[in-house]
Amino acid sequence: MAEETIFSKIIRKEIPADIVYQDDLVTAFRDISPQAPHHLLVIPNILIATMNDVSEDDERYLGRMMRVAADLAKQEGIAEDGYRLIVNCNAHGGQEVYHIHLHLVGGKPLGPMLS
Ligand code: IU
Repeated sequence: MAEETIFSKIIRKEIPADIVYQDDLVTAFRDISPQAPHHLLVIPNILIATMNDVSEDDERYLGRMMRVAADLAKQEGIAEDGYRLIVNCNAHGGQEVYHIHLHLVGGKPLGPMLS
């Protein structure tokens, strides 16, 4: 069983975060260390540590994460120019927080994907 991270506390509002959206399946908040003018994280409300741990039962969470990210891109005003959605997995992927999260980044040209 994976250990809870700070993201579980953010979901339960036990610690402050700039939450921009929450429903029964997902929570979205502004990244504390933005890498672009717009940088949001969309996370499932249940603990799934990495992409390696995603099960068929989790598909509704991942589907909602993607749809909410697309809605938030529109809300942030970056949809037309474009944006990037990223999920990092484990050490080589650069994952730091072991509660899966979809990065929504945009607001400037992002350049090549791998750098
Ligand atoms: P990564 O994909 O696990 O590397 O990304 C973790 C992100 O979580 C990173 O961009 C952090 O700035 C962000 N973050 C946050 O927004 N709030 C927090 O309390 C913590 C990390 I810890």
